[in-house]
Amino acid sequence: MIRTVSTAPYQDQKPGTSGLRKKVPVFQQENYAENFIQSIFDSLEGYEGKTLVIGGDGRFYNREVIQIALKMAAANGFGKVMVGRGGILSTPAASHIIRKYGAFGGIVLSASHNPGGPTEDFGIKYNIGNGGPAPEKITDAIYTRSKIIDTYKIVEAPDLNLDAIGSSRLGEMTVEIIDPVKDYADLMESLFDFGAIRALIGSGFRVVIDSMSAVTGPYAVDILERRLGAPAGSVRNAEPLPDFGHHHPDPNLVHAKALYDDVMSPDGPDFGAASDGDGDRNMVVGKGMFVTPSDSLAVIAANATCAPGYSQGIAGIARSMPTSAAADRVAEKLGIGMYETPTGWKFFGNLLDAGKATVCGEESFGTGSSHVREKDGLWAVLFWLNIIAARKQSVKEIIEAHWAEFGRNFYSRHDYEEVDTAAANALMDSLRAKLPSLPGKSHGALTIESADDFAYHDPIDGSVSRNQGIRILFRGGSRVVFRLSGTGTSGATLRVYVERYEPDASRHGTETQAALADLIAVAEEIAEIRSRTGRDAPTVIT
Ligand code: VG1
Ligand code: CO
Repeated sequence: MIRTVSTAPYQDQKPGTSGLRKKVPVFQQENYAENFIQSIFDSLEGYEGKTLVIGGDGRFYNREVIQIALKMAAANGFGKVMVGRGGILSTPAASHIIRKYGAFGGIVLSASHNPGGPTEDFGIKYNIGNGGPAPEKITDAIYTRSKIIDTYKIVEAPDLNLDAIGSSRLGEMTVEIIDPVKDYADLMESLFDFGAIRALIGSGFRVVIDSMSAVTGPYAVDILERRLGAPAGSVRNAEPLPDFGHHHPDPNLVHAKALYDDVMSPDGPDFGAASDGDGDRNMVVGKGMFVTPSDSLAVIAANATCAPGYSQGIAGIARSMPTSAAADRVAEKLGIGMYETPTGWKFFGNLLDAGKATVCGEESFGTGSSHVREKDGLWAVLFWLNIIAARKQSVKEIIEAHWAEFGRNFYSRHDYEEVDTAAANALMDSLRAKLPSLPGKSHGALTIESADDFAYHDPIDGSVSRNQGIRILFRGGSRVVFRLSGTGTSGATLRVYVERYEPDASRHGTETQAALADLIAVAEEIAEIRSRTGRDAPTVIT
């Protein structure tokens, strides 16, 4: 029986960089999740009788919201919902399922790298029929709707068993519980040379993956241990847990430090990788060499033809604005298109759909390609293993050869987390006000060439996205970028991105923070970070 329930709107359901993210107790308020899900459906047209994909990263509250979403999808007229067993679907796997089965769209329940648990974070995002995150036009419509919504529709029925594969009915709708791993693993096997990677691992090359008790565990076990023959236990923290075992599933040098230290130890593995909560991001570490995500994108693009799925070459590269220009040099050499977009994967969708870009990346440990419409952590890890197998070189050798050929883009991001929101906004406003006066100014040997607030003009649909980050560009290609995070749930997070291009190979061995020290000092001077935020140092440096 379909019930129409009266509800009162909330005013804070504005999707950020990647969906709506709030603390679990916020989501547990009366009708909070229901309102947002109904606002999604109310912002879509023509889904009657069509298929919706639902899954999440397994965090606390995942199962409860899946039950709600299923009953609401049935009440709103979807014909079928495909759900990952146990409510599990990594973000890239959800994207693939939407595409493979021609679904109308999907709901992914995740707050990605944000911690999980009863007092931690939860999130809901909507993906469209191409498998990618909803573009701003739709997220804006959802937000607008959420502010005035007064009813939602739900079917009255007992909870469904999410743990048994198979079909059942919910009102007029079919619910199909699917294996969350198989389709995705098959896709990976179709893109990469599993034979060569299996041989590499068989020859004694030791690979470990830290799934950080988040969603990639089942995927990594199936692919690495079962299909590629790595010894049992090569995937660490492989079981998705509602609180991620208190891990902070953000794959970087701070939160995946144990893995990093292990790979760097003399007896440790040759290659290590970690993923985030929902499996769309990755960190790659080789013995003696941490790979920055910006370099990872550049190396994957430069070596793409090593992988069977990309043997024909790539059409173009896209990167988010704060991501280093390392990939630009590859695009230039290959004579292919290079696109610079705002932060967030939703901006790559049009370029991928139009065939303008084949590989995309963000400095925040996200890399992906046209195989899905999300960033894809395990895809990047497998691409690296494929390149290592094909080139018969270590990660360190591959990176050093890349720098020697293209030059090195020293790169670091400094995050100031949970700073006072008003102070963070004031800092950005003050920077914005200074922009016209900056060009021509010198700080030591650095001269500012230009400064702006990045605006993106989508070349496919003509949409314009403004205020996407303040850029200060110096002569010679160095730059500092400032923006506020759109994924946090308490206070504001200021991100400062620092980059220097160094063509001279004799200087490629410099420690990163030392190589960027003068730029970091200029960032402080211009933005007055210390006095405005009260912070002496960043919370996280990656
Ligand atoms: C961060 C990253 C951005 C990424 C986004 C979602 O956004 O900087 O590159 O696309 O997270 O990734 P922000 O607005 O906090 O800087 V995920 O893995 O959380 O879906
Ligand atoms: Co993520």
